[in-house]
Amino acid sequence: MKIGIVCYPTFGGSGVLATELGMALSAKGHEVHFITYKQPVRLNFHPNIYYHEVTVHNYPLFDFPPYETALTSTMVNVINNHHLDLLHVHYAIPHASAAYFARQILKASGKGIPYITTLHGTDITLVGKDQTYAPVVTFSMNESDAITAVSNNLREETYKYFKIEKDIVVIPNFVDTDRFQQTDKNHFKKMLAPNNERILVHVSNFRKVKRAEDVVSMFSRVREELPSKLLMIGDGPERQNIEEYCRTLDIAQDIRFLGKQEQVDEILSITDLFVLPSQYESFGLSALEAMACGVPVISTNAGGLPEINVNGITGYMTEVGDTEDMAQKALHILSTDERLNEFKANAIAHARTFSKQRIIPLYEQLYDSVLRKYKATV
Ligand code: GMT
Repeated sequence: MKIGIVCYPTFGGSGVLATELGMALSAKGHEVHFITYKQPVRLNFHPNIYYHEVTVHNYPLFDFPPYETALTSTMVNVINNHHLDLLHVHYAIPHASAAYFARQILKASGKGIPYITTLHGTDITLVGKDQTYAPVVTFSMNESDAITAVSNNLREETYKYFKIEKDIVVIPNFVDTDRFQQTDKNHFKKMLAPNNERILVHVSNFRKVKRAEDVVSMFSRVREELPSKLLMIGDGPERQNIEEYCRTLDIAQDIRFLGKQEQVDEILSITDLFVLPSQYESFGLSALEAMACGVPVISTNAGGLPEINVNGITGYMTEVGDTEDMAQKALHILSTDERLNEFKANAIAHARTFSKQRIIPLYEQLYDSVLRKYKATV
C-alpha cells in the first residue's frame, strides 16, 4: 500500500508515534510518504520511506505565513506524483482540514483519496475544543473516512466536546520493544550517579499541562530520605522557571537538565523511576517507552494514564498535584532492590502488551477496510 503520513516532526508524542508507525509500516513492505515541514526526529533511512518537505514562502504581506495552504498543495502534489492510496494524518489541527481540502481538490479532477485522522490529545482537549478552531476541527473529523483515538479516554473526551457522527476507533499507542529495552549502560550510570544513587527521570516538552515543577517538588522529598539524582529531559516554555525553582530549593546539584535527547532509550536503561505528574495525558507515550525499558512509573491518574500505568503493579498513580503522595509512593518502590526489581519486571511485561507487533496490524486492518469502503463509493 502507498500511504501518506502527515504529522508534526518534533519530539512531541504525536510526531514520534507517527514516525514509528511509518517506519514499522515500511519494514512490512508498505511505501510510506512523510509530508511535514522538517525531517521527523526519529525518522531513519529505509528504501520504502520518502520524505516531502512542506516549504512556506514568506511574503511581506503575511503576518501569518499560510502553512495549511502550503501543506494542502504539497499533499496534492505528492498524492498525484506518487499515486498514494490513502492519507493518514496525526493531530487534527491543521492536518485534518488540510486533508479534507486535498481530497476535494483531487475530486474536482476526477480522482480521490480517503483520509484517516488520528487524534492525539490537545488537538481535542485543549486547543481543538476552543471556539477558535472547533468548527473546522469538528467538520474535518466528521469528513474523515475513519477517526482513531490513542486511548478510550480520548475517545470519550472527543464525544464529550464535539458533535461527532461516526465511530471513533481506539488504537492505543505502541512501543518498539526491540529498541526500547533495558541494555547494560552501567558505565553511563556511574557517571551520573557515582555513589549508586537512585535515578529518577522526567521527559516532556515542559508545557504547563506537564506540571514538571511537581517532579521537582516530589524529588526534593525523595532525596531527603534516599540518595538520588533527577534527570529532566526535553525542552519547552516552563523549563527556565523550573530550573529557577530547583535553585530556590537548593537541590540543583542533584538535578541535571539534559535538553532534547534522541537516544532516550539509553537514558531509560539507567533509570530507576519515571515521573509523569501531568494535569492531563491522553495516553503518555513517554511513560510507555520507560516501562518497556524496565522503568516503573509514578504518574497522575489523569486522562488515559490509568490505561497504561497499572496502580501497584507497574508503578503508582496519584491525584494531580499531590506531590507528597508521589514522593511516598516513589520511596516505597525505590527503598529495596527486591521491590524495585519486581516493579521493573511488571513494567516490562505490561509494556509488551503495547508492542508494535500487536498494534501495527490494527492500523493495517483499518487501512484495508477504509480503502475497500472508499473504492465501493467511487
Ligand atoms: O496533544 C499534545 O499535547 C501533543 C501530543 C504530542 O504531539 O506530543 O501529545 C499527545 O499525544 C501523545 C501521543 O499520542 C500522547 O502520548 C500524549 O499523552 C498526548 N498529550 C496530551 O494529551 C497532553
